[in-house]
Amino acid sequence: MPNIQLNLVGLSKNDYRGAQTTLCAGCGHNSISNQIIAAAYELNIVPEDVIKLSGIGCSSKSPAYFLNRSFGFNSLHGRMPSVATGAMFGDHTLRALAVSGDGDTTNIGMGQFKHIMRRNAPMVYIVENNGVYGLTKGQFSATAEMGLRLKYQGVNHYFPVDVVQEAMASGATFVARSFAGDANQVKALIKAGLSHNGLAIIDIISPCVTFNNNDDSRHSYGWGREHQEPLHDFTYVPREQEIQLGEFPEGTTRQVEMHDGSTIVLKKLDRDYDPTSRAAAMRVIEESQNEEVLLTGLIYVDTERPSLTDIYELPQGRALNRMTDAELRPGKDMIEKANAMMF
Ligand SMILES: Cc1ncc(C[n+]2csc(CCOP(=O)(O)OP(=O)(O)O)c2C)c(N)n1
Ligand code: SF4
Repeated sequence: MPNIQLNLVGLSKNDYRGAQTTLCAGCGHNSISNQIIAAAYELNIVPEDVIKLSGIGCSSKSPAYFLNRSFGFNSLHGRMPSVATGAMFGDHTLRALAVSGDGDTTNIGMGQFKHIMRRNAPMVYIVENNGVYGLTKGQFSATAEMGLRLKYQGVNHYFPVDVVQEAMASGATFVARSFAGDANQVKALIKAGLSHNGLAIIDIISPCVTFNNNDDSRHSYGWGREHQEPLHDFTYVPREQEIQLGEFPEGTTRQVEMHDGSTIVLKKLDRDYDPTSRAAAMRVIEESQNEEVLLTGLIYVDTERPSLTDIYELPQGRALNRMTDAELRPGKDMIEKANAMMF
C-alpha cells in the first residue's frame, strides 16, 4: 500500500483537490490553485468548513479546480463581494476564500471591491492579476500598464489601477502582493491570510500565457522573474509549532501574532520594513511604482480592527442559517422598540 501522508485532520493532499483544470497549460492561475490546495492541507483545514467564492473569468473558474468538498458560489461578473458578504452572514463560522481576476475586481467590480474592504469581511480575497480579460480573449484590463502593446488589441493608452494601492486607500487590513512564479511565497501568504480576522487582499501577478506573456509586459513570467523584489523572507508558523529562535535570529526579524495564535515571521532582506505602519506601506507602494519593480510580500497588516462579524457581534461558533425560527424571531419587547423607532 502506498505511503500516503495524512495531516492532523486525517486527510491526504488529494482530499483538497478539485476537478482537472481546463485552463491553458502554464496559466498562472493553475499554480495559485496548487498553492491553495497545499496551504489548506498544511493548515489542517476541514474542506467542508470552507466556502469558495468567485466572479466570472478564467480566474473565477479556478475554484472548480481545488477543494471540491467545500461549499462554492460562482457569482456574477464583479459581484462576488456582495454575494460573499451575504454568505458570511448566513454562516460566519465558515472560512471564506475568494478568487477574482483583475477585470472582475478592478473593472466591472471596482465599487464592490472597495466596499468589502471597508467592511473588513473576514475572508481571503485573491486577485489573479494578468492585465487582461483572459476569458474573453485578451482585452486590456484596468491593471494593464500604459503603453502595453498586444498583438490583437493595439496599444493601451490608460493609466493602470494598482490593486494594492486601492486596497490601502480603502482601509484593507491585510494587503499583500505576490507572483505566481514564487510558489513558496504565495503559499505562505495564503496561510497568513486564512489566519487573519478581516479582509486579506492578496494581489498575485498571474501571467496569461495565451494573451499577455511577452517579456516586456508587467504581467509576464519573464518580467516578474527579472523584477521581483521581496520585502522580506516570509515564514508562516502555525499555532501548534514553536518558534525556534535559532532559525530566526533576533534583530533581523519582525514577528506578527495573528488572530488564531499563529505567527508570521518576517526576516529582513535588504530593507528594514514594518508592515504594521500604514505610512511605510503607502511609501513602498509608491516607490515600487516609480522604480518599476514588482515588490512582493506582506505590505500591510492591522490585526486590531474589528471584522464584519465582530461589528455585528455574531455569536461565537453558531451560524445564523442553523438557528431555529424561535431563536431568530425578535421578542415582543424588541418589536415594540423597533415600532417605536419608526413611528
Ligand atoms: C456583466 C458582464 N459583462 C461582461 C462579461 C464578459 N466577461 C466575462 S469574463 C470577463 C473578464 C474577465 O477578466 P478577468 O477578471 O481579468 O479574468 P481572467 O479571465 O483574465 O482570469 C468579461 C468582460 C460578463 N460575463 N458579464
Ligand atoms: S486565456 Fe489566459 S487567463 Fe485564461 S486560462 Fe488561458 S492563460 Fe489563463
